[in-house]
Amino acid sequence: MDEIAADPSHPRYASLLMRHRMEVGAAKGMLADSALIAHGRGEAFDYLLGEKTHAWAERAMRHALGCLIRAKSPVLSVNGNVAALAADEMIRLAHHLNCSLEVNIFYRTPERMKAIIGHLEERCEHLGLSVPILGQAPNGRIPGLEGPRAACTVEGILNSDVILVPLEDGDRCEALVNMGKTVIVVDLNPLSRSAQMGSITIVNEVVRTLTLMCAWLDEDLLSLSEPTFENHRSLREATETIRSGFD
Ligand code: PTJ
Repeated sequence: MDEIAADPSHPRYASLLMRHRMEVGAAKGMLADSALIAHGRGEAFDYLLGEKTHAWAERAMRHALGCLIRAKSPVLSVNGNVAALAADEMIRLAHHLNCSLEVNIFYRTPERMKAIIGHLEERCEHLGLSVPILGQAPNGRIPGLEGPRAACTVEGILNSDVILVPLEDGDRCEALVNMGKTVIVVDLNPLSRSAQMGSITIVNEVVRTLTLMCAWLDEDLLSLSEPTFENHRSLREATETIRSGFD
């Protein structure tokens, strides 16, 4: 899956690898037309943040993982960009948390849904992991949203208490928060509506985030407790880092 022409010793290898994953995702029909614009915006913010996981992001990630582990009905939402970039990491996390993935896309078409679900199934088989993949047959609607972007499943998103929504649309994020859910956003732009709306916002690149979270799953649960976590403070630290530069 990750065979690219660039040498791993290239200084921009990680970034080239992510671009390659987006190209593969596009070729498979998984991506929205604007997916590469969204990716480019993410890359720009990642540059400004020094392409690393900051201490304030790590605290948000630990708090988020603790909430997911303690949740009654957690669910992980997958869109086109997330499927292209981080299918394996989302599958591993869902497997460890014993929860479902739900494909929930902003620009919904039957063709894209089929392509994303097919890709996730392929990666599950490759990893030898079995994870429920919801979303093909929506039987519920997110209150307060119009049109296809409200579609979801009752057993997944609708009944969840904690939901992970990487690269989410701001409106949908707000609608999920209004339903009383703990909404965990992953977004490199701390000023985006989703970042500002989320209950817990992780300002970090999605693959770095999920890889670290999977590595922490074996740790003592207590070490994932961040009782003093405050989202608005974490967001302020992220914007301060961008303004003042990083080490
Ligand atoms: O697959 P769909 O139809 O659900 O569409 C997905 C996209 C991402 C195209 C759609 O939700 C969209 O247009 O998103 P936005 O409004 O462009 O927001 C995407 C946000 O994700 C931006 O704030 C980016 O900075 C951020 N972002 C992009 N790539 C990454 C990222 N954040 C973390 N990791 C990334 N790799």
